[in-house]
Amino acid sequence: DYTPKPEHKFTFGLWTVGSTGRDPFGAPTRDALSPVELVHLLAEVGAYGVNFHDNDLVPIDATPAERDRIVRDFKNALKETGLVVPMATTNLFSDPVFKDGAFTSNDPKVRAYALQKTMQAIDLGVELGAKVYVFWGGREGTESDATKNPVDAIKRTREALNFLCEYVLDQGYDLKFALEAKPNEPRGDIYNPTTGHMLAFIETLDHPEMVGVNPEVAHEHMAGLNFLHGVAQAWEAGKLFHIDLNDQYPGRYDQDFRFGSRDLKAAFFLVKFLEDVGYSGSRHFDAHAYRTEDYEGVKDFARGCMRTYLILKEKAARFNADPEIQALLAEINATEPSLESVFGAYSREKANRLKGMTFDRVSLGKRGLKYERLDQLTIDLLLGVR
Ligand code: GLT
Ligand code: MN
Ligand code: MN
Ligand code: MN
Repeated sequence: DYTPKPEHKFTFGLWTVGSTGRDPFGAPTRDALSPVELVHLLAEVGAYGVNFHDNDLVPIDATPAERDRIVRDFKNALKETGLVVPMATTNLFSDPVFKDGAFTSNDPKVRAYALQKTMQAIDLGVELGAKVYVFWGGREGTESDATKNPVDAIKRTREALNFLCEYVLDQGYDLKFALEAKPNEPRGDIYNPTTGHMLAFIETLDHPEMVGVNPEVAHEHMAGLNFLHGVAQAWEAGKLFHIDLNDQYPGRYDQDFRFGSRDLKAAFFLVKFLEDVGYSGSRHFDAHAYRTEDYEGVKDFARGCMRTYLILKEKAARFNADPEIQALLAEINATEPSLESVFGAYSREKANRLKGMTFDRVSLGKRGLKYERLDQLTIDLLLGVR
């Protein structure tokens, strides 16, 4: 039974199920739903939580009275449905003021406004219960490097994040930041384009312990990278604070397809990884329904994301319990007791011993590793004949 439950921590953004199907070439194909209606839609399909950008909830030009009414209605919808808000973020990309970036804009007035807007959005997110705050710098980039100094851009980003970390500490908020990379779109090139860049950048901040990453399947696939490897590196560094699940063909526009709808094998190894290591954060679907759909199709889309995750989770358990697969894995990872003493920390004695050893390079190079069999067993399992 693949019914989503709260313990699965499936979340969606208001902007995901709320997408109206607009694209750069075409008008919306669905009427917009209100945040309250979207919360009810998510509750109907069985989601655990809902995330939002400040302006998904409160329009950028709302009066304080309108803001209070909207937040009150939204809180009531959360209470009625039991949905929670694990994550929030700032829209620093839609309004024309951010056409040349927010934290990296060349204009100090825009940079100051971006800080102000983010502090207010953090206040809103915390008020609604968010524990993770995402930064996706969609406009932080260039079309031409004539226009912006890339070193200044990095320094400005660092200064902004340091400032905002201090703001969170000063307010006493229980909130962590998660930085989301994307190589391009909407800008020609975006700074810190991959999760790996973000991980390196985080270590240069004043409070690296408060800051992790929010890797997105589609964004790493756009860059032609292996998503799982980026996620694993983030996890191993203690930096996997959040994750954006969706799917994407490499070399295309930002597709944000239903999770698992394109590269099932990659999705399988990702789910297997998250479940095996015990990742305890949200499984957030940052994806949207095809433009061809009405809201029944949007529900099909949302249910599909969660269903595929749960099917793959079950497949991962079968992989872990499959005697033939496990026997092959044991063989592949067999240890060599006679060599154990040369590994680990360096010593001069070990180095000398290693230098004196002989290895049968030719026969080692000839050995078949049975990876074809192992991979086909995986494929059989995924295709349901195993
Ligand atoms: C936007 C973007 C996503 C980000 C969202 C958070 S907004 O939809 O394409 O990848 O995660 O800002
Ligand atoms: Mn995307
Ligand atoms: Mn997106
Ligand atoms: Mn995303």
